[in-house]
Amino acid sequence: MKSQDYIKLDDTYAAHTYHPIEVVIDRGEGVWVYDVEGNRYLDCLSAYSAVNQGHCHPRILDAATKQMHKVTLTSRAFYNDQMGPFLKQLCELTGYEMAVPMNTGAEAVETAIKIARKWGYEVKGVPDNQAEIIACVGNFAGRTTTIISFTSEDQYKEHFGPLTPGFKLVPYGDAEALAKAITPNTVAFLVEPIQGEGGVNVPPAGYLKRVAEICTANNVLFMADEIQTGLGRTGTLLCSDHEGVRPDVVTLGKALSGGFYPVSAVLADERVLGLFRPGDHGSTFGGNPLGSAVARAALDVLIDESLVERSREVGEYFMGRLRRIESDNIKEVRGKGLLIGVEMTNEARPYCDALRDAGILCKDTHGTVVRFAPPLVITKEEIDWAMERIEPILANGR
Ligand code: IF1
Repeated sequence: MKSQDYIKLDDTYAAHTYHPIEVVIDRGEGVWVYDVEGNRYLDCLSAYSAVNQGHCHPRILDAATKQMHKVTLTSRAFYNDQMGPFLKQLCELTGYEMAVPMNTGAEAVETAIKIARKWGYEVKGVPDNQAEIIACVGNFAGRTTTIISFTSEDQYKEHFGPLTPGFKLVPYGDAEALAKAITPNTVAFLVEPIQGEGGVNVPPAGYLKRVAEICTANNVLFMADEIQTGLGRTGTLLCSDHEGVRPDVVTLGKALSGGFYPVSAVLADERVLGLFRPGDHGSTFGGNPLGSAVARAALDVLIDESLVERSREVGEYFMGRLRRIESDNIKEVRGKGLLIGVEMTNEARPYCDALRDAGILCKDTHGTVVRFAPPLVITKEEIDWAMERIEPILANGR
């Protein structure tokens, strides 16, 4: 079958929840992916930052294969020999006391919402069912009906009501707006340290530090959604590290498994996650031995291959080259590490289609932003290869 045959199958049998760039991938290795005709592309999306370690990383593949021959799923009705070592490694790496292992990013965010409310009622003393959580305009935290209840994107919530109450929005990057929005019933503030889908929005310097101070002063949990920005993507282990802040709660996902398997987690100290009692929460696959073994290897690769440092170094190089493109088509180049957005003065999709034809896969976001987020294993030479193609297309549109 040819690419068009696969595309036709998708169009026939898959609900049309996406408008994909027309390329049919059948193999991936490192920063490169190949279509069914054998054409090679540089992946500048990394499956929305889930493949920070590069496609099919051999060390993670080996860990997955070995575990698959042993046991893949036990449920949490019993213990297994992989989850504990995984969570110990994750907590020691990030400096938190406890974790809740889940599967998708949305499940991690839902878990964070539940524990923030529980903390509000049982510790802060908020009257039952009155808990409020503040989020930011332009947020993206997943697709469940509770999470879309606080989206500012009409399409994400239209005709999916009734929505979950207990959320309010404040402008992103405006710490004083947060201070004004807090009430005695506010239990948490949920924020992405850089908004991904919102258009790679980088908040003003000092914003995270200021919101952390405001949350502490008002006895509100500061919750950072690092599902896209975490695990080295922005040049630090967690994006919050850029400002030296330590959120009370952190959600992780995507690259936590290097793209091999859905693994997500919520991190916090015992004073928060210690509130969960047996039966309060759970998940069939959460903390399963296969996902845990994969995540252990994914974290090993991140550290052993210094991918956080590489993201910062190569990201600065990439950003510098993008910023030197002289063209009226480009409004702004922004981001941190290897999470980069190039805001165009017009629609971004045509540039993405032209980049695909030149052998580079990226995705438009928020209409006018071309997002570049290659795997963190990318080299400066590969950036140079990419820039030979990116420059004429962004500068001249073709
Ligand atoms: C789609 C992008 C969107 C996330 C943050 C939680 C989740 C995500 C900061 C939920 C997921 C994915 C979902 C995918 C497109 C992609 C995405 F920003 F990464 F590009 F939409 F915003 N928090 N982001 O970015 O994690 O449940 O998907 O594992 O839904 O179209 P998930």
